[in-house]
Amino acid sequence: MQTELSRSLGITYPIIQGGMAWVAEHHLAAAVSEAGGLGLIGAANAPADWVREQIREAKKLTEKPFGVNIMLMSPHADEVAKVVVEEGVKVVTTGAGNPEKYMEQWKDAKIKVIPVVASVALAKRMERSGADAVVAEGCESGGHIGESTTMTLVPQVADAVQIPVIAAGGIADGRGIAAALMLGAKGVQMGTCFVVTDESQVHDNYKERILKAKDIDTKVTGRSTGHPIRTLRNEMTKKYMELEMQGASFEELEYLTLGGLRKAVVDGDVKNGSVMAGQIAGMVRERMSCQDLIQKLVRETDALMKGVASYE
Ligand code: TUI
Repeated sequence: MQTELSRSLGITYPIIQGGMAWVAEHHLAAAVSEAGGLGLIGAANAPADWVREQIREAKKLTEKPFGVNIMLMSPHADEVAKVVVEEGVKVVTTGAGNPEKYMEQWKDAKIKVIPVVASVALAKRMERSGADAVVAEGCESGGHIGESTTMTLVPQVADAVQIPVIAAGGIADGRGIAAALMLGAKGVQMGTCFVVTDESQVHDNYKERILKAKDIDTKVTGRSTGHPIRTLRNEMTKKYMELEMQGASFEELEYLTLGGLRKAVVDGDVKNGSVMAGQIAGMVRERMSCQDLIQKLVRETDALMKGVASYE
C-alpha cells in the first residue's frame, strides 16, 4: 500500500490519524505511528507547553515519525508553531484556517507541511505557499467542517494541485480507502474510527456513544455562527438548536459546543457535552488496538485494489 505520500513521510501505510482536539494525545499518536500509519497530536486550544510535553512523551513511545496538528483559531497557535520547530517534529498539519504566515519557518526547519483544506481555492493557495500535501476534508467529518462532501471535494482538489492529496471525511474501512484512492487521493486521514481504539484515552462513555451510533445520529451546530461543528446528537445539540432559534449570542452558542468537548472526552458527559464524531460513526462497531485496526484497513483495501479490473 505504498504511495508517493507514504514514501515521502517515511511511513509504512498512507493512513493518517486526524489531529482531533482533546482526543489526539501522545498515547494515540504513538500507537498509530508504531502501527505503520502517521499519528498526530492535536494541539487544539492547548497551551504551547502542553504540546511540547506531548511531543516529548510521544518520542518516548515511538521512534517512527509522528506529527502535530495546529488548530489555527487557537490563541496559542503562534507559540505552538515555534514549539514544533524547536522539538524537531517531522510533520505538521493545520486546521480551521490558513497557515501561510508560518510556512517559511516550517519549511526552513524541513518540516513536511500538510494543511487541511475544505476548498479548491485554499488547496491551490497552499500549494503555491510550499505545502508538501493537502488533506481535502469533506463535511462528513466530525468537528469543524466545510461545505463540500468528500466525494465532490477530493477529485476537484486532486485535479487542481500537483502535490499529493489526502482524503478525509466519511472513511472508516477499506472500501472508503479504496474509494478515496479512486477519487485521486494518495492517502487518507481518519478520525472517528481511531477514537474507539484501545489506545485512545477518551472516556468510555464517548467510545460507547460512537459504537452505538446510527447512520443519521450526527447533527451540525453553528451553521448560523459561521463555525459549523458536527457532533453526535444529544441534549446539547437539542439545546443548541433551541437557543439558535431564539437568537442567542455567538459566545453563548460557541461555549456550548467547544467548551463541551472537554466535558464529553474527559468527564464522559455525553449528554451535555460535545461528542464530536463523523457521519461514519454508524459503521464503527468494534473496539480494537491501533495495530489491529490498521492491519484490517490494509487487508480490506488490498483485497479491493486487486479486484479493480473487474465490475463484479
Ligand atoms: O479543524 C478541523 N476540525 C476541527 S477543529 C476543532 S476545535 C475548534 N476549536 C475552536 C474553533 C473551531 C474549532 C474541531 N474540529 N478540521 C480541519 C478543517 N479545516 N475543516 C475545515 C477547515 C477549514 C475551513 C475554512 C480550513 C480553512 C478554512 O478557511 C481558511 C481561509 O482563511 O480561507
